[in-house]
Amino acid sequence: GKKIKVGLVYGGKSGEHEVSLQTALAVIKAFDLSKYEIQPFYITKEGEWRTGAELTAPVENISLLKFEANTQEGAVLPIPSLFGDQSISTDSQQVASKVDVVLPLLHGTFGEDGTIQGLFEMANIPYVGAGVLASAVGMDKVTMKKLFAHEQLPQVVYRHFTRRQWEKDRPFFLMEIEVSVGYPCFVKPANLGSSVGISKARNREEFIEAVEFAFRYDRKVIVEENVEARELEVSVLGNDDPRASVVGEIVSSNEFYDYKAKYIDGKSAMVIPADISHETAAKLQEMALRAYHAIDGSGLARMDFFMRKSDGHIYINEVNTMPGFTPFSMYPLLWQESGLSYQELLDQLISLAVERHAEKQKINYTNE
Ligand code: G1L
Repeated sequence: GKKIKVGLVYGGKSGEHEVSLQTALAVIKAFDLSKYEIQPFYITKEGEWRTGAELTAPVENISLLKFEANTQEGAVLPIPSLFGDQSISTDSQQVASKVDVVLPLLHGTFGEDGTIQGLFEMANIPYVGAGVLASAVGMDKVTMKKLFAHEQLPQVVYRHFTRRQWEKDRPFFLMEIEVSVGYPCFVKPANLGSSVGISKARNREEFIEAVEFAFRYDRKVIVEENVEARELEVSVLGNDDPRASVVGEIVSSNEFYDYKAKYIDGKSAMVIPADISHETAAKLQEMALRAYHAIDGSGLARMDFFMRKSDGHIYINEVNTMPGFTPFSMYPLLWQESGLSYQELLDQLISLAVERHAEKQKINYTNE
């Protein structure tokens, strides 16, 4: 039959530019090229969109995915006045409209916060992963926590404030934090574009410094209680009837010698499946699906939990709608252990994108 044409969008203006390229390489290698055609879209660090020739074979290295401007391989896509400077242009829309589905591999303020998803919505192209709302919620820790709370999902104690509120009433927030959260605590920008801007504060002096630091990355700051806990994660896959994977655990380097860790990634190791009771695993899976529902997830998300060491109490930490996605990342490894290969995972994600788009076409937006 006819091949499915996948537009692969990668690179981008964020600090994860190289991670995105590495992921694109792995994805290209895994796609069954007898079923799919891949049209690459490279976004430079400056935010310029460049496309190259369709990929008919896996590429050797990432430099081949970084097209030079204005060569035959690196046609620069012009920018339409309607969309502004991050977008697919009128001309490229002709390129893009030839793709059946888009797979965005982007992180940060332009890519996983719902902006690029909005662009695909407007262009009416099916895309892999979370929609506009879930992507945006996944980037904003404060909004995420409010939605989790609405589902009665247990969370660590936290407080949040804007730069304006902090400047206006610093003594109030200091008191509030010291009474409700206590030290040590974690201070983070609410916007989870990357892991920058996060610090641990052990006293008032460190706390003030941590707040100023976090405000360099966002106008909203969140302060979280420190809990001595194990870190457990669950992969979720699906649209209206999502499934939860087996549970995995992240173990830091100073602890992993007493684990039979199969997967080691830099300074941490992954234990899959996690060494927890059947009851705990079932509870985490149920909570993962409830959290997915809470954020209106679709496609995929990785759900991160804490399990308090003192008594086994479980808290939800956060949802990640664009988790690490090489074959050695937690999200795909959890599915691997649940019986779904990396290649099958890609197949399912593509189908889910197409299904969701078809479902949306049934909705009458015009009110006529
Ligand atoms: F498209 C998917 F499948 F939804 C998807 C997209 C992006 C899954 C995972 C990711 N992850 C990334 O793009 C990244 C973590 C490598 C950031 Cl660059």
